[in-house]
Amino acid sequence: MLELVFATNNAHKLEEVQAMVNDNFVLKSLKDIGCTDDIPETGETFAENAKQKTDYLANKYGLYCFGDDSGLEIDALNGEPGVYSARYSGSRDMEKNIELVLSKLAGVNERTARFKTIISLYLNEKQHFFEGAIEGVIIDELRGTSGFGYDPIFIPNGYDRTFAEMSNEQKNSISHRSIAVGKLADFLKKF
Ligand code: ITT
Repeated sequence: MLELVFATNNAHKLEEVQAMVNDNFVLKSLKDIGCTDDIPETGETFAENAKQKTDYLANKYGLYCFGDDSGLEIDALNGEPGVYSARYSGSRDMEKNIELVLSKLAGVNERTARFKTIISLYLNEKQHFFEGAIEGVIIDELRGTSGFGYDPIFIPNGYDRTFAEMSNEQKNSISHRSIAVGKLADFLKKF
């Protein structure tokens, strides 16, 4: 069994990823290793932000680790909220962030969007990246209560329910994060 630190403070993400790599790896959170630092996320791309997380842990603790940066890209908003997904409205309050997205999209017919995840892995002094994306549309109301973030307003293509109306298992089987984590897990299996 291999111990890896997942550079996240988001308990939902840790749960989602732990479920996907379950038997092979023990994932530790930032809290588990006693890291309460506010790791900088100042990049202009998901990849830059993901790498900032693993660079930080590798430099400070010398640990093998991975970190992801994810977000929602809405075509009619030129890819926003993108790297600003967590704080689009200026706060981490998701009600406000969703409200801002819906107000910007009021009356807009083009509703296409995608969730994207980039994972940065630091292992054996080497840097690797894994990517996942899922295409869908933004609806004009909130539906469902499971998941987190923008899940209540995102319907993946080929489905008629939002991510927040799906069980965790169903979301995990198709999500951007699961695609990226699947690539990470495949890589680690060969390790
Ligand atoms: P960490 O940086 O601590 O990992 P975070 O919540 O900031 O946690 P990300 O940077 O990966 O997570 O994602 C930024 C935001 O993008 C996140 O807060 C959500 O609002 C949104 N997001 C990412 N993945 C999502 C998903 O699966 N469903 C809904 N929203 C998601």
